[in-house]
Amino acid sequence: MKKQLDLTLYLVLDPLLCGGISGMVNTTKIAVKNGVTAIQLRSEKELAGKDWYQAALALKEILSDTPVPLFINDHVDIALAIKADGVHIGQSDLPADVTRQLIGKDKWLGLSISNRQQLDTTPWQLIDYIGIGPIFPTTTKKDATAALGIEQLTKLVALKQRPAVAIGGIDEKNVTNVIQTGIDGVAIVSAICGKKDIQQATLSLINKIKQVK
Ligand code: TZP
Ligand code: MG
Repeated sequence: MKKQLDLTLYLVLDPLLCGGISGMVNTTKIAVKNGVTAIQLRSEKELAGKDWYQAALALKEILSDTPVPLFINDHVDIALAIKADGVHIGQSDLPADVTRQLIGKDKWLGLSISNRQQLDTTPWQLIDYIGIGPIFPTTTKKDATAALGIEQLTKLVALKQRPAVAIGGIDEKNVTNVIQTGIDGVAIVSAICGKKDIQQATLSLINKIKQVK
């Protein structure tokens, strides 16, 4: 059955920051218990093909009896192999129409947007949500473009035709400002992954989000 799409607190797992596959599994267990609503597996260069597969399989297993969907970044083959709930693509990945053709209509499809021009050319009918960012400077994504800031985010949120999640440099100090733009949720890497106390980090973010939403 297709899982719900709740973007409120979307955790993007980074194998380097989380401490490998076992770290990502452990982080996911705690984060999901404490309010994370979606999970994405993402890696820059750290995961080889078979490790992507093993990590995705382990995460799928943990999430199987929860309402929380698992998204795979870029790798349609791995998403199909493990029957993930969705795929997230960027502007330089497979085009949205090709991705949609491969994954079918029953999986969620997310697309990253970094500026107004990309938003204006978004194939809204093919996708289920967008990720907008980076909002603030971040060291997590090595090729991140310039930070948009809250003002630009507010403009993009007003123009979107699908639910959206903001990403990039979001933490417990600025999450309130981000949610106040009217966006559906936030995607977080380093403000949860690699934190000493994953439970406290997750609770602190979700509590701040719920005060606004
Ligand atoms: N896309 C835009 S910024 C970013 C991605 C994947 C990284 C976000 O990481 P962090 O640690 O939450 O700033
Ligand atoms: Mg990508």
